[in-house]
This record gives sequence, structure tokens and C-alpha cells, in this order.
Amino acid sequence: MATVLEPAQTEPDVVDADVVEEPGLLRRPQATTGLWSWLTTVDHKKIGILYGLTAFTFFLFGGVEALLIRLQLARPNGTLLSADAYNQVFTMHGTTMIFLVVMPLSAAFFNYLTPLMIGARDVAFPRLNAFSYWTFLCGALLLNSSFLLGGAPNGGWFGYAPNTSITFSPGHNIDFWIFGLQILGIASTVSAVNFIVTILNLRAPGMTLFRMPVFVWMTLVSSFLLLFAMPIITIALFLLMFDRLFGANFFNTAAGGNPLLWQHLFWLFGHPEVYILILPAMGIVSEILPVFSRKPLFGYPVVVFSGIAIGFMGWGVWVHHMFAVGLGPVAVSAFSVTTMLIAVPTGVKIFNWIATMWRGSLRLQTPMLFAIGFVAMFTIGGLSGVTHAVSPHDRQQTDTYYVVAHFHYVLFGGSLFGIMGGIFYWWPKIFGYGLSERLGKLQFWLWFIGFNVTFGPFHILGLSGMPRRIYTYPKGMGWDFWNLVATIGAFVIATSVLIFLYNVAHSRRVRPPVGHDPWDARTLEWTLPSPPPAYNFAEIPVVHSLDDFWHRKYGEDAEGRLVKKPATEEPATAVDESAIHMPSPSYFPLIASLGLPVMAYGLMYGAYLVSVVGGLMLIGALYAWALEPSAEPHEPHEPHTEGGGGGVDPGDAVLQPPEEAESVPATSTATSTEPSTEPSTEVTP
Ligand code: HEM
Ligand SMILES: [Cu+2]
Repeated sequence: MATVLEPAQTEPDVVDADVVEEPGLLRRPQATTGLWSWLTTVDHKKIGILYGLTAFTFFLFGGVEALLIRLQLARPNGTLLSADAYNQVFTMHGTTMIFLVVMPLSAAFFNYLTPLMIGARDVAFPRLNAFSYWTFLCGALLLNSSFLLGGAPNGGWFGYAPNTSITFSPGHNIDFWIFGLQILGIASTVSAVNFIVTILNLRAPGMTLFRMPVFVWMTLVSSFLLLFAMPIITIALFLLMFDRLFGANFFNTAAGGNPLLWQHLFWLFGHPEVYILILPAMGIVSEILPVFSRKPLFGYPVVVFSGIAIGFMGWGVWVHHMFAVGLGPVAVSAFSVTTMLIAVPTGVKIFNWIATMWRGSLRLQTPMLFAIGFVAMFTIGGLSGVTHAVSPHDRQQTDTYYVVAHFHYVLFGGSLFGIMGGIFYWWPKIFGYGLSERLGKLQFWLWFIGFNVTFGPFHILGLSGMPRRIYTYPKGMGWDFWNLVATIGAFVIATSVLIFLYNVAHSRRVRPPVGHDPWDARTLEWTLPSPPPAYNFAEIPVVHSLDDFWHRKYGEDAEGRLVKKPATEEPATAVDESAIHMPSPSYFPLIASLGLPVMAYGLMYGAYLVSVVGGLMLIGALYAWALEPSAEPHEPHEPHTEGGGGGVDPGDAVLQPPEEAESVPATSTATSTEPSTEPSTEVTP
């Protein structure tokens, strides 16, 4: 039975309900459009878009920092940046690209796609989700405010002690790094909890774990990694904070402390962190390759299990970052072996992706080009990683440009290629129009060539002895030519990014319509209009198989050939949107988040009263949030607690477990803020 959208309850209705509004602060905001609606939104789709826009803005920041580095190193004896300015720029470049670009871009996809892919109306804790976004933004702004407040962090993205102690870094530079990462850590941890609960509790009927898209699996594994990794860096940062602000000596050798403790703690977090950076992109590529090869993913269960295996094995390799610190042959050999072993599940994935394309009918559209680019570049990065695992080799390579080459092939060649493929793939679903394919292909080739011209030479520079983190180098070291080549490459990358921005502006202007399934895809999100209505599914779908949407569209004839099933023309049935219960907007998550940087600035500058104010903002908003009516008073519906779904916080519950959904009358505040342009007859139940 097909469905037709009832005209959404318009604002005025709600306004009428105001006559019964409760007095005071706790009255829920009602705006569904404009800036206020974005500041108070708890809609996973809007929060996903906020993460995406913010992270892409920081990509531009990190990119400019990268160009400054490359300009400084383009010629020997560069004078563009002083030594300290250079330290600030590369530290912020690395920190930005990891914590403010790749992680939040992944979170953007987690937020926008997970509920759509599992057949849910939102995440388990919508206001907590808003809190995690605003907290991320507060952490990012605090970190970058350092440029205006005396100097940005300058101790490298892994902040080795005792270089980052108050003795060797007396300014506030490192304090900004500590508090910035602490606040970002809260955002990531909260978000991880949200996605674990959502994926384990809010799947549509029939969406068993092994019918979930690989992207959802990688979201789950990354969230568990975040849950266990963030506490480790949090403790390390607290120890460093106590050393710097309160005279402790955790890392001070002279007072019995141990700088190696920092390295162990940082890389115990740091290596799982690199999988937190790559697994989402691996999930994205595992969605794109089957669609553009018109074949199911080869070895779906193996791809899933190798992701889980990487999630576990990623905890047993951290010492490969410390092969040169003198831990002794036993430790070094053991971690060499574990590091080589982790190449196995990674290699398995690469073979499965190649096998998916093998004998497929490939459509080389932009998402597919980036996905294939991912597989090729990540393989190169993985191979140089294996050379690091051979510890005598690593002795030559550690702290040289060979290492810089390695992590750019896996983080840029891997994560960013995958993410860019995802942007082109899901853009039509998110915004209801497509990006230009012609400009997309031009961007891809410049991006691909620029990438290899920039980072390929780093392998040569590293093996010919060029250390990383030097702000200049003398003439005649044999590094002049390849540094110039690398800098030219960096500007080719920059040009490709400008073409992307032009593509966005141009496509937004002409808005080529796309329909709900422009790529002939396989997963649930493509059953919905583009963009989806605020409540996602008019009816919670019932899932019967992996790639459920594909199997609704295609069957096999007697010879096993793929045949399109006749479209089921069914009479449209009315959907009463106002009967669909959705969480109401709230501004308390934003206020709670703002309390965190206020606390940090107070601690950093010793203005403890300011910290108290920040603490009160946080606690006050959390209480108000807890006391906020879970839905508008005029909405006659069963209290949420009953149907709160396994372990979901009733105060925040949006959805009952799907099988109960039908029974609960809903509120009207769920009016879709995004105009659903498509009559939902296109949505098959
Ligand atoms: C846009 C093009 C990029 C260029 C031209 C570039 C260039 C560089 C260079 C030359 C360095 C070495 C600085 C030094 O050791 O003195 C560096 C460091 C680094 N880059 Fe990039 N990079 C780019 C993109 C990225 C991306 C996308 C990521 C991660 C997702 C990333 C992560 C890092 C990290 C973590 C460091 C180490 C910083 C440190 O030593 O503390 N970079 N980059
Ligand atoms: Cu590692």
C-alpha cells in the first residue's frame, strides 16, 4: 500500500496551541525554519548537515595551514614563517585535520545516514546529539581562538611531554590544546554512546545485525573504539593539565615522573584513533562500490568481521609509534608482529572491494572514482605502514618525511578520498539536487594528481633523511627539487578544492532534480524522498534481506539473470504527519555546551570564578533539559517512558521499538522543516 503525505501541520496551528503554553524558560522553542531552528534543532539530519558544514570549513583552515607549510618548505632557507610560527602551523594543521575535519565529517555521515539506513526516525538521544554537536563546535572554536589569544598549540599533534610541560612551553599554547581536546573528547564520547544505543535498539523490524549496511557496522565499530579510546587521552590530558597548572610531576623526570608514560597513554588512544579515522571511510566505500559495480558487496560477512577484527587488534599495536625510544628487543619484536598481523584484516577488505568490482558493470561516476581512488591510495599507505612494522626499517624511517608520506596516504588518500566519494554519493539524498558530474570528474583528477605529486615525493625525501617538523633546511641536502614538486602538488590539490566549492555554488543555483533513487542504489535511505521529511519514514519499513531496497526492485529469472520487478502501482494512502511523534527542538543542549569553554578559559587564566559560572551554565542547562517537557503540553499522547524502547532515556525518547510505533499517537511538532519535494507515492512500503 503506497502512502501520500498529508499537508504538514503548519506553524500557526502550533502557535494556536500557545494559549496553553507553560510559563517561563522551559517552554520549548517552536521555530522550524531560520537560524533559531538550527540553533535548537534535535533532528539528526540537520545535526548531520551542521557537522558537515563545520568540518568542511575547518578543512579549509587545515588546508591553508598545509599550504603555509608547503610554501615555507618550497625552497631551502625559507623565511615565510619563523620557527615558532611554523611549530604552531603544523601542530594546528595536524590537530585540525584529525579532530576538526575527518572525525566530524565522519560524524556528519553517522548522523545523517544511520537512522535512515536502519529504518528509524531519529537517533536514540536527540538532545544529547545536539549537545555533542555544539560541544564539538565549542571545542573547535576554543582551540582556534588561541591564534587570537597569544599563540596556537605548538607541540605537535601528539603533544609529547616534557616538551609540552610548563618548563619548555611556558605560554598558554598547550593549555588551549589540552582544553580543546578535552571538550572535543566529551563531544565524541557522547556521540559514540548515542550511536551504539541507536544501532542496537532502534532498527526497523527485520533489520537484523547481518542485514545492516556495512556503513552502519563501521559506525558501530568506530563508536565502540571512541568509547574506549577517548577516556585514555582524557586521563593523559588531565595529567598534563595537573603538571602545567597545579605543579604536579607526572612527566617530570627530575621529580620521578616519566615522559614515556605520556607516549604510552597517547598512542594507546592514538592508534585506535587512526581506525576511528579510517573505518567510516571504509564503510562509505563499501556502500559505493556495489552500487556502481551493479553487484552485491563481495563477502559481506567477511568485510564486516574484518572491520570488527581491526577494531580489536587496533589495541595491540600502539608501541610501533615508539620503536625508537628504547623499550628493548622483546617489546619491539612483539609489537612488530602484532602490527604486521593487523595488515591481514585490512588486506582482506581490499581484496573484497576489488572482487566486488571484478566483472561488474562499472559506472565511473564521481562517487565511484573517489571510491576506486580510496582503494588504490589506501593500499599504498598500507604498504608503507607494513614497512614501518619491520622495526629495523622503522629506525631509518621514524620522524622522517617517509612517515609523513605514510599517514597522508592513509588519512588523505584513505579517509578523505572515501569521504569525498560519500559527499558526491549522498548529496542528492541530503539536498534534493545533484552535484555536477562534469565538475566532479575535473575535481577528482586534479585532486588525485595533486595528491600524488604532493605526497609521493615525501617517500623519497624521507628515505633520503629529511626529518619531519623542521621549519627550513639548508641548500644541497638533495631535498630541494622534491620539496618544490610537493609544493606545486599542494596547490593543485587546493585548485581541486576550489572547483568543488564552485560545483556546490553552481549546483545549488541550478538545482538539477534527481528523484529519490538517482544511482539505482541498494539501501533504505534511497526509498525516501530527497531530502527526506523530518520524520523520515511515513511508516516504519519492514526489512526482509540485506540490500532490502535492491531486492524490492530486482529479482532473478530462471537463468539467474537480474530482472527488474514491475513497479507496484498502489493507491496512495493518507499519512497523518501530525500523528508521527518527533522530539521537539530545545536550546538547553547549546547552553550546556557553552558552559564548557567558559570553564576552560577560567581554568587556563586562573579566573576560577569564571569556571564556576561555566560549571553552573552546564549543570543548570542539564537540569533544565531534564525538566523540559518531553513534548508539547497540547499533544495528547502516551508518556514516553512506557514505550521508551530498550534502555532509551524516556526524557529524550523519540521512538518506540518499531513494532510498537503504530500504537502511539504523536505530536505535530514533527512538521518537516525541509520541504519534502516528492509526493511519497515514490516511497514503496
Ligand atoms: C591538503 C593537503 C595537505 C598537505 C599539503 C599536507 C602537508 C603536510 C606536511 C608537509 C606536514 C609535515 C609538517 C612537518 O612535519 O613539518 C604535515 C603534517 C601532518 N599532516 Fe598534513 N597535509 C595535508 C592534508 C592532511 C590531511 C587531510 C590530514 C589528515 C586527515 C593531515 C594530517 C597531518 C598530520 C597528523 C600531520 C603531523 C603534524 C605533526 O607532526 O604534529 N594532513 N602535513
Ligand atoms: Cu599506529
